[in-house]
Amino acid sequence: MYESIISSFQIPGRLLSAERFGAGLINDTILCEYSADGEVRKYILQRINGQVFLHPGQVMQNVELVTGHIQDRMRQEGIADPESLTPALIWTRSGGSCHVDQGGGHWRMFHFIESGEVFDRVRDGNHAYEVGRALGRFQALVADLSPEKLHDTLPGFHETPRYLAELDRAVKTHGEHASAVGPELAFVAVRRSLADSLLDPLRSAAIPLRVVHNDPKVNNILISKVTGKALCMVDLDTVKPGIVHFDFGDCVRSAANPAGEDAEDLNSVAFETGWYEALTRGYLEEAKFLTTAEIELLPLSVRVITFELGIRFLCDHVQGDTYFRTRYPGHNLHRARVQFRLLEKMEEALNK
Ligand code: GN1
Ligand code: MG
Repeated sequence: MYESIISSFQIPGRLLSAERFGAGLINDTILCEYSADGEVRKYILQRINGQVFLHPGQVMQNVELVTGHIQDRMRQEGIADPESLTPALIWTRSGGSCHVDQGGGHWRMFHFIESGEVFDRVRDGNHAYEVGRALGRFQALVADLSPEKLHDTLPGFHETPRYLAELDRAVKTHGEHASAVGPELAFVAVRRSLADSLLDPLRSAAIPLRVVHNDPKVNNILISKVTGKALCMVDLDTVKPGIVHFDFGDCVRSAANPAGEDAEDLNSVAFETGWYEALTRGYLEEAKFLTTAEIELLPLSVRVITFELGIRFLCDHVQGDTYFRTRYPGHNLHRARVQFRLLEKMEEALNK
């Protein structure tokens, strides 16, 4: 069913297969296998979720800029084939970075990074350290890219107070779902002040706006199958101007909970301080550009993003599951409970 879309990209050889791939909650991802010169080559085809990203063309301009910039930086470092180590686009036959189908869907194709693998959960302290390094290296590679060059493709994406306001509205308009989530709403109510705690320093210019990833959870980080070391960050649609804190916090939130985002048993949710420390060490080794003010706010970011994502899942549940892909009714509520339990564990561990 994807043949006509796939054929609009400049790929040598014959298409062997096209199958759904990965665990992303937003875009559709398809792994394509080609046979060329007696070899099987893989590519990643993705349809940008047009309900989340209202201007997919701008998303692609950002992706072009960032992937091109990172590849240039890697070539300057002496790496001859950056496309085997970092996301690199395949151009369409008309020379563009995406194909627009008859329904207006935007599709793009990437080289598949054969030597890398992704994990939904961190395995050990060393993996956590490498996850931190991947994020620090990514941010360092784009640190010389001016944020004004990128479109704000998701306005307000990490404005935590906006999600609080959305939840308040959802509770009013969807009373039928809201009545069943009293304990979760009470949990949120006593933590509302967290929502502005990272935006205030940005507003007062105590911390700078930079080019950041915005969605660096564990399964958006490739680890080398050969060395076990960090390879790169993938899923670059959310890359846009922002602060480093939501990146760092999101990375820790997803990495330092061994039970994962979908933990079946809430009692298995934990905050592994050893993994948090290892991740922080790896991150700081690579993110040499950070100011002292930025470094001081890193521990706070861990709680803020966990709070934010919990609110987003809860709000989606109350609204009837319109945003995140779900597998069963109540999935988003369960996800929110996992994040809130994790936040409690963080509060205990960080004495907050
Ligand atoms: C979504 O697309 P994916 O699955 O990498 C979401 C993130 C959430 C994450 C939670 C654009 O990321 O913000 O943290 O799910 N991305 C978007 O798993 O909303
Ligand atoms: Mg992803």
